[in-house]
Amino acid sequence: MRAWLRESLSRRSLLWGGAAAASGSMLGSIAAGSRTSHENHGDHSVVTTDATPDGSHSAHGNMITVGDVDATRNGFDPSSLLTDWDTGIVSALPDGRTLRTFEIIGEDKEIEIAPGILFPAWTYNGRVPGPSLRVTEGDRVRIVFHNNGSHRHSIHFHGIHSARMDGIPGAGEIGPGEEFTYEFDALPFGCHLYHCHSLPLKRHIHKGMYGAFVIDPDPTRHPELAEVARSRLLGTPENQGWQEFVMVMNAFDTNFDGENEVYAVNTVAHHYAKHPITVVRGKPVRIYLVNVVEFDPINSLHLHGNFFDYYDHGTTLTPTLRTVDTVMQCQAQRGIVEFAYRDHETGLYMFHAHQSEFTELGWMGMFDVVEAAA
Ligand SMILES: [Cu+2]
Repeated sequence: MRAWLRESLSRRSLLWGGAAAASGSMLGSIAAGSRTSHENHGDHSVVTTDATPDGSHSAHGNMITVGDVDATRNGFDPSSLLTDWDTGIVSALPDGRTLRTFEIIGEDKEIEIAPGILFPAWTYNGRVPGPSLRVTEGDRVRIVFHNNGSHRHSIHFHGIHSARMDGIPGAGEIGPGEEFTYEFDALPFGCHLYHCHSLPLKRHIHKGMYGAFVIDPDPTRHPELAEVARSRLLGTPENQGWQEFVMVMNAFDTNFDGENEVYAVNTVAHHYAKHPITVVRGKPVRIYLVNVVEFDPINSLHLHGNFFDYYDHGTTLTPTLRTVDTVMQCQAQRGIVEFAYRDHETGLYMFHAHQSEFTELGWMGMFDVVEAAA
């Protein structure tokens, strides 16, 4: 982009310019009920908007995208991504331990990240973020990785494993058409992640090759806090008393200038603002929060009308921060957020990055707090 133009445009404008370039067509409007003007700067199209509230999804902030992405074409819906854990194919090892086997396919795929904005992603299993892998502390984990993409890729897990299983060039990085099997014991328990570690790293990460990797604590290994551990162990009665969601904070550089134009949780800008996450009043909420945003050093989560406890990296059974309403994460940092709407009125409660620019460019959502069904 020409320097004079770049200086004259905010990143918001770049978003819509990038959208036009990516989709090959001008966006008709940004906000319902808004006045939209189109300007042409040489070969770059810019859309500006004087937004007005439309009274529906915009009651808490009208500066959001309008319309919806095509979840069917994408092959994934952020509302489903919140809870669609992949626990693998379970079998028993000769020593009686649990073996969980996962199959992950790397592939190129164009995905829609905001209405009308297509992004040429590199994916695990055709989705961004990749599958949310969930295992139990001490399990043997086996991941069979097929690279059907157009570039070399790997899967680098944050966890404890041997150098051979590290998923870096020379140790589990494979070319197109190749296959590699990663294997290790699931340690330590916590809220982790995995991502491609091919070079250039920032390109491979920001193209979409990442996902959550949660290791539930084994209650028998933590007798002093067994009840807390059981509440984290997927499928236990204690765990079913919680509302758990996985949120991967990500962003997209749609014009490949080394800066992001779209921010989100679970890929689609403003998805949870348009499709609020239902939360039952009084039932505790646990969020597995992972930050994979490239190019911007710090991201954050801020919760409205409430405070939460936080477990940095999820590797402890007692909170590392108590009674906070904002937490920041650098890239690859993650943690567990726990709270409840106990004495609150029902209604829509916002959550968002407290980097206001990120919020306006997609990283904002709503919890819809409802009464439990009678
Ligand atoms: Cu890669």
